[in-house]
Amino acid sequence: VVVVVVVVVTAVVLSNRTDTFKATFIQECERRTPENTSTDCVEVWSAFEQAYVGRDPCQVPPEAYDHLLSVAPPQPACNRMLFWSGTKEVAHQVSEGCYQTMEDSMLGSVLDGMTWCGKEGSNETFTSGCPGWTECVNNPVRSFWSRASAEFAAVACGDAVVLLNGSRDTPFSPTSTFAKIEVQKFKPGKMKSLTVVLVTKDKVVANCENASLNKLKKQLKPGIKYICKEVTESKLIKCKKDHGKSCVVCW
Ligand code: AVW
Repeated sequence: VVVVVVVVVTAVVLSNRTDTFKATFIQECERRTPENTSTDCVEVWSAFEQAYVGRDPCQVPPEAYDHLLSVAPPQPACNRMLFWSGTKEVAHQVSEGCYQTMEDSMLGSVLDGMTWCGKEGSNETFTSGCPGWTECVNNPVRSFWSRASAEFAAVACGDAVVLLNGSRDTPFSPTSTFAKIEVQKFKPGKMKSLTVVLVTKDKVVANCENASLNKLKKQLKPGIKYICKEVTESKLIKCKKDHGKSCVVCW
């Protein structure tokens, strides 16, 4: 009897976990999708799940999410695209109500902060016991952000902005998603310019003359103008506070 109870309870807890994640995903998707669009959130969930369910969680490449991104592509907001690297918190404080970050896209907002993976021989979604970011490269979470970031960068249009960390030696880090994926995907003809906003906390370590920023400038395809501005984090936050959700430029 005890064994049966343990088995049943475990099964219920496990399936609840999948159900909770699925329910949250669909609920958030619906909340974020305007009613007049053709997006079917149950279909989006299937496309999402199909990327990793039943697979070894270290063998999910970014391409596994190709179908998901075609079902739910990020909607660009020209002249309002905001990229970030090493500045996640301040980037989202500043973007609120105006700029579009990856995490403001439907998929980005649904999956930000989440962990998920599948298992070989199972049709479940697990939300714990999944490989960490660096445990293996092709894990479901990391591959999703790689694939989604590539798409987000590819649709960027007009004048775009990236917030980089001026309190670091190398604000444009060659191992970051921004450097490895997004910069490579920017399209001249779509994107007119990239403004680097170098945000410094208490310590100013790098300025616009930084060697890594020179590399960034060189990596931009011809036709995309490069601009760099230096600003302190406190000034940025104060400016944002003073102007609320309006789209005033604080750099
Ligand atoms: P980031 P990115 N372990 O600030 O340019 C766990 O360097 O890469 O910015 N989590 C990690 C690790 C790690 N070793 N490395 C990165 N992360 C996660 C999408 C972690 O959640 C947007 F559009 C960290 O906060 C931006 O323009 C996040 O990845 C661009 O890509 C970002 O690391 C930001 O990626």
